Amino acid sequence: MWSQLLFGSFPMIYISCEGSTVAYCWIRFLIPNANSSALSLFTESQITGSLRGITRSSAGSSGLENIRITSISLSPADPRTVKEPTDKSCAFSYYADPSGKKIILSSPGFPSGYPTNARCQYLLRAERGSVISLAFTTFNIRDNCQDDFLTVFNSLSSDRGNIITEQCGNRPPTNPLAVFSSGNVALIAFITSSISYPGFQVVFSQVPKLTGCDQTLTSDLGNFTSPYYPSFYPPNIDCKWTIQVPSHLRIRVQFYMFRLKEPGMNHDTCNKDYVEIASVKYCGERSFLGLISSGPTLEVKFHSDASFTDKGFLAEYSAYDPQNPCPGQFACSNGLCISVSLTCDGWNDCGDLSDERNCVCSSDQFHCDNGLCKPRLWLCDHSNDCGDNSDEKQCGCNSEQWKCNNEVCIPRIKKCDGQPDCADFSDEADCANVTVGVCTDFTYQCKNGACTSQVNPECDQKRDCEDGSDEESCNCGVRPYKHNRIVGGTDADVGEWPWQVSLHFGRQGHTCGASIISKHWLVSAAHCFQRTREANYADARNWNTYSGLHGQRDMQNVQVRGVKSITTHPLYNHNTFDYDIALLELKEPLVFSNIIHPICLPARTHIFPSGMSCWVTGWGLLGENGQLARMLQKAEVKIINDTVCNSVTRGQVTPRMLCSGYLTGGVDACQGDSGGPLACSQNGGPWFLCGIVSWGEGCARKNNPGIYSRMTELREWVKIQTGL
Ligand code: 4AZ
Repeated sequence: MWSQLLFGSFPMIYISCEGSTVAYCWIRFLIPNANSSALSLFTESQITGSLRGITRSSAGSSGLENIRITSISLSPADPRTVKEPTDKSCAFSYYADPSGKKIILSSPGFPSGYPTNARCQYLLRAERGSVISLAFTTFNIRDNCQDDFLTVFNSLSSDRGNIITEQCGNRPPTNPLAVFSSGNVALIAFITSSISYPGFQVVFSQVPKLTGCDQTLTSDLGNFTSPYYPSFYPPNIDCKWTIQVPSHLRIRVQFYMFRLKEPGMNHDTCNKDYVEIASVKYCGERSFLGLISSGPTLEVKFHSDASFTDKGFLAEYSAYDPQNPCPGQFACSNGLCISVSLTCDGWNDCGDLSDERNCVCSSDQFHCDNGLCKPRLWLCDHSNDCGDNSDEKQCGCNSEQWKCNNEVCIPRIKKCDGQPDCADFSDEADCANVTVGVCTDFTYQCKNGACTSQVNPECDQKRDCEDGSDEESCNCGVRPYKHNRIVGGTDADVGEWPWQVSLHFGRQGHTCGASIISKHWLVSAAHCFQRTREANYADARNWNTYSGLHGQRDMQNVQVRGVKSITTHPLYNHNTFDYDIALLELKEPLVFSNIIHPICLPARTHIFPSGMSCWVTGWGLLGENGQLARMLQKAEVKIINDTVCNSVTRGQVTPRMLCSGYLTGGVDACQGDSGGPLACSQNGGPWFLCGIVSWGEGCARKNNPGIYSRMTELREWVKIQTGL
């Protein structure tokens, strides 16, 4: 119903309301001769003030006779999510089944594809005393939240102050979206642009409103979570957990999942949703959060405000004896217990650096200005290991000089002067003025032959070559599925590494890894395909490739392809593992999917700086004497500086190899991971194949990092063989 009201002395306004305790009103302002002086009156206080006046004075003539208005609030809305009540296109309204039965809703045209440029609304209502549960079974909309998105509101109006969540993209079944309202109404707004995707399907039901979430926990060990975890917690809720243990004990709390994120918010000050422990508020996303109590009781509070909710948290607590907090282990200040051998080794194993404080540096360690000890090998490796950069100062160049990435000093004024002075061109890298045209061994060459000094210009969504060739062939290195970062753990998520392939040899099963670089081609390691006395690994007919695989025994959506040909590098040396690369041509092409997608090949000149974090994946041995993994494993490893790499391998590393891992050991690839990818992504850009798992002295041993084939050096050969 639209009512016509007079607003102040000038514009006409039309008002349409619905709802019982809370009325949601749409107000349309009709300003005959809009001019800036009239528009300046449209402030929140002006409008609320005028509305109060109107509803009081014109109630008799406007149909609002029986309405008593106690408070009015206004909030801005994204115009795309606003729909006039008279607009019935793509507008739906549903009541939840009072018995709690589930109703399945879906986007128009699901799953064949939703309409383009649509503005859909689903008004959802439930009985008073209930809340609305929305569990998305499919969520596959275009991954561009600017133009294609779905918003769930904790209200029947689409005002930004009541957003529960706003999402886009394609979510894997392992990361479903499930949200709850805090009252008995909700609204889904679904906005699309010019490209159609399958859309969404959601189970809509009502559940009784939580009457309270406070809990007293008295056992010595237990878990607690945000309400409805792992679904999103509801808006407008406060919970308190009181943990009580015997008076001689203390409490240790560890959060294994912690996501209280709000788009566009600075999470330094937690003034929206937060967890509060001992008067300290925590919010945002944390990879590790551990705390200890000062007494036998600990209160953990949780608060969510009216807008934007998230997955929340999963916490475990345990009682411990403060006299002996970590029997046989080192007690970190945050309550973690770690092996004593991990203290004072240069690595932040506790997460709060407490295992690296008060150390006496050993002779093979360097003393940082901030008191930390770091391995001497890390000095001058371009990575700020100390945290205060003291390990990268005084690295041979004086203050008037600049140090090239290859350790040579050049006069500082020569940095970014448009002329390469360092042999590795590093002085002309990362400069504001990109030089176009000069070709050297270190510049990226465009298809038309011109060169750009821009570092890593491929697929960075910026046109660096005049002919745009740096942005061609960029349907690679992205994950079609949207993933939440999974804290801890080493099992990969489904579709997290969609270029990873498992190579099965005969009846032996998984033998090596590989990476998808196109529908027809995989790249792997030459040493996987050497004929031995027992078996002919060189014969393509003995191999099968499994793409889209997660668990070795789960063949759902997996594409199995035979191998047409295996090409190992002609210079592969089985004594030194030099040129350890092979190309596999598939008998039938792959069909790319949410879980099968190629990785980008880096240009010959692509720079993967030392210290960079990359990921190695595979089903290899879970330890030197362990078993093959069933689930695809992932490990974060760091690129190690070549000088350090050569020194720890006593010169066994050729220009076709690179080191990655940790000199302290503990994380590494192992047998069975060979041929698999070392994948790196910078600043959220696409993933590039930096290396191929090749060899190493054992697995995860101290001072024995993993050795990988260096893709940049082998790039030309791949191009010659495959045309890619
Ligand atoms: C192997 O035997 C192997 N620690 C692969 C990688 C590493 C060691 C051995 C790296 O295939």
